[in-house]
Amino acid sequence: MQEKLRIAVQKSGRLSEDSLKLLKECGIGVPNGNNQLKINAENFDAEILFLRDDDIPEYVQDGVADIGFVGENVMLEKNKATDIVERLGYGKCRLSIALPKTRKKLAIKDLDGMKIATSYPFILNKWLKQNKIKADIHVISGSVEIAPRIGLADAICDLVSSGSTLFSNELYEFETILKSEAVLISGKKLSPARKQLLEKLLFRIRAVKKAKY
Ligand code: PRT
Ligand code: ZN
Repeated sequence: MQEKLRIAVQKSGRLSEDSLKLLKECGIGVPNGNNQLKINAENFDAEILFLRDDDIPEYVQDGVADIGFVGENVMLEKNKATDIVERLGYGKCRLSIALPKTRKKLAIKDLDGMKIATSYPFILNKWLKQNKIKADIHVISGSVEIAPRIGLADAICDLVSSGSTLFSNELYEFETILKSEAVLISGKKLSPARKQLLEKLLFRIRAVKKAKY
């Protein structure tokens, strides 16, 4: 039986539409699956797996999926054994430390001793270490932007795109610690047949990108 390339895509979220659109532009049809977890692609030996973005790096590492479309921020935070095989140019955002508007004119060193709320403890911890700052990381999974107002933290570290969420919570962007975009990640142990399918897909993705820019 012909092996299929198992492609993980975010089930429903900010990257879903653009990822499926890119596959379509590569000539790979994804039929409407009525909420199925797994579906056969059209015109390409591939299977599409619809997953939560947080699960994609681990599934790709473990070989449940061969490749996955995911935010670089998630890929780096999960720190699994996967490689970036292509940067995709959509889903752009930045991971930034933000402070209440009342605390202007601080230097990076002033973060020392602060309590910082985030859903990205791994990336933040690495950045704090690199900058020799000793701060307390408080992990929360959602609505990070309200933490300073309710007295849970002095600062936050969260994703920003337009900046309007920070603005409406009376916070300002103090320091960007990561610039992120959607990336295609691959596991390290693809069979030769699947590697060949990935090469074919990458060739098409690069052609689509070239036509756009
Ligand atoms: O359900 P699932 O777990 O799969 O999805 P999710 O809710 O965890 O993720 P989702 O769909 O919100 O985001 C998926 C990916 O999109 C992220 O991992 C990023 O790589 C990328 N992305 C791009 C963003 C944003 N822009 C973004 N603005 N992800 C989140 N945001 C949030 C941010 O957290 C903040 O709450 O939007 C708010 C800020 O937006 P602005 O425009 O007000 O600054
Ligand atoms: Zn998620």
